[in-house]
Amino acid sequence: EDGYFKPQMRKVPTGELMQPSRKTNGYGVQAEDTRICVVMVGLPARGKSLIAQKVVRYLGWLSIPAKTFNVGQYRRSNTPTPTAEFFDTSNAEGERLRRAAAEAAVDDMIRWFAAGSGTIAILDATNSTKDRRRWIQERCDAEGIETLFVESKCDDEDLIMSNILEVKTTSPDYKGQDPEKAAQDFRNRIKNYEKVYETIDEDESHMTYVKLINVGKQVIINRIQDYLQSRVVYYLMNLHIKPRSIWLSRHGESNFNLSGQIGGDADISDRGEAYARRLPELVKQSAGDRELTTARFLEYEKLEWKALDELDSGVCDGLTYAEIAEQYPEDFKQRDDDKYNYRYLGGESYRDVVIRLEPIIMELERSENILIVTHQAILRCIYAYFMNVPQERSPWMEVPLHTLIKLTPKAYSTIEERLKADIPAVSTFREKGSLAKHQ
Ligand code: ADP
Ligand code: FDP
Ligand code: F6P
Repeated sequence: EDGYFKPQMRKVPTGELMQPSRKTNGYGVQAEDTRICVVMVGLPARGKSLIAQKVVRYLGWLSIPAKTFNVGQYRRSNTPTPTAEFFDTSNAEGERLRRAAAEAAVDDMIRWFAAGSGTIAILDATNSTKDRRRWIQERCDAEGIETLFVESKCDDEDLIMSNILEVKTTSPDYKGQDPEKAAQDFRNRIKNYEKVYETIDEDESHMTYVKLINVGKQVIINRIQDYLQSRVVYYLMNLHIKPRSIWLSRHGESNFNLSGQIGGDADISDRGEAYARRLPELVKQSAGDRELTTARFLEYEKLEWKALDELDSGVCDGLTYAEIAEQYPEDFKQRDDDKYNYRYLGGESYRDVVIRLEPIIMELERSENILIVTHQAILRCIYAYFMNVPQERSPWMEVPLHTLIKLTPKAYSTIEERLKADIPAVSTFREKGSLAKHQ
């Protein structure tokens, strides 16, 4: 009622289905009726859309309903392929159409909040003048929506140019146009924005904002008001754009895998041992020249993270799926009906695992090249974060043994490659409704 987060008081009996409610967010704390509009600020090609998209994916992974409202998309419905002159503020018609696009986006955002399911909206536009920001602030205030302004400032000309070439020349704004001409026009567009751009300064010290300067080299934070805002800011502080890959692998086949038992802390089989020996070679094979050159002098540092322990299967630890179906038929069915939310008696659900993995995700955002060797359910959750896999599907994904997965984040997508070691292993995959007799 007072807008602060409270510990979740509802007790969830172990083994019972935990129904996801609108107010239950991924941290196990209540968001009450918090509604936040994250207002992006900055000249074009400063990574605003990329940041918006990542925040939405991160929050979605944590079950916090979030959505981006991109003013550029609204503008495209009245002006699909503008030239740089459209963005000159002395162009009255351009000004009118841009204002209309911004209003349509804010109206939709307010409707989305009013429909009741939204917690965080991201208003993705340049929002480059104080006047525009004041207007957004007023509209949000009138609706009881908090505002968090996120400004991305960057004066590295080479980076801006490579951003333009990476994402802007292929924008629908330049459909069918020569990329070089498109890049030139986009630079002129930026020049028009520069004429009127006002950075967030002391005039706006009453506002809640974060300024990310030169991709997080410096971060200025002002008047952060609550827990959820601080989580978003902390996430933003951990982002970097250096090229890198994340390699994922399950441990080598274990004796429990062979006998079809779940959980446990079994030794690896002879074939699992062979995979462990093979893994460095596989990583090398899948690494590009640049990664190999960069890594050639490194002694790889190895870290053990408790948070990467397998999903705790509680009273079912050490049983086969067939034994679970026999001894706990109700539970077995409940898990099939809602695998993401089902919590083992005395153990965990996938939802629980995601919460304990959050610090790992933060660490992965900060890190450069990294290989993670862990268990099936944990890899599904990490993979789901990077590949934006919905909760209904993520617990059912196939993540086979003796297979190396390489994920390479790009501007708006993540490239996936899989490399199979030539060492046989059982399948531990169980389809919905089956008893999974492992071959
Ligand atoms: P905008 O929405 O600001 O026009 P985009 O998100 O479309 O820009 O630009 C994406 C590009 O910006 C990517 O190439 C990405 O590597 C780069 N980028 C991401 N974050 C930042 C940042 N904080 N500063 C500058 N460039 C960034
Ligand atoms: P985007 O790159 O996201 O497409 O290029 C700037 C731009 O965004 C235009 O497409 C869009 O019309 C405009 O920003 C929206 O922001 P403003 O209303 O703040 O100009
Ligand atoms: O069988 C291997 C294993 O890692 C078990 O330890 C674990 O309980 C299981 O996979 C997780 O997969 P699922 O959620 O599909 O049962």
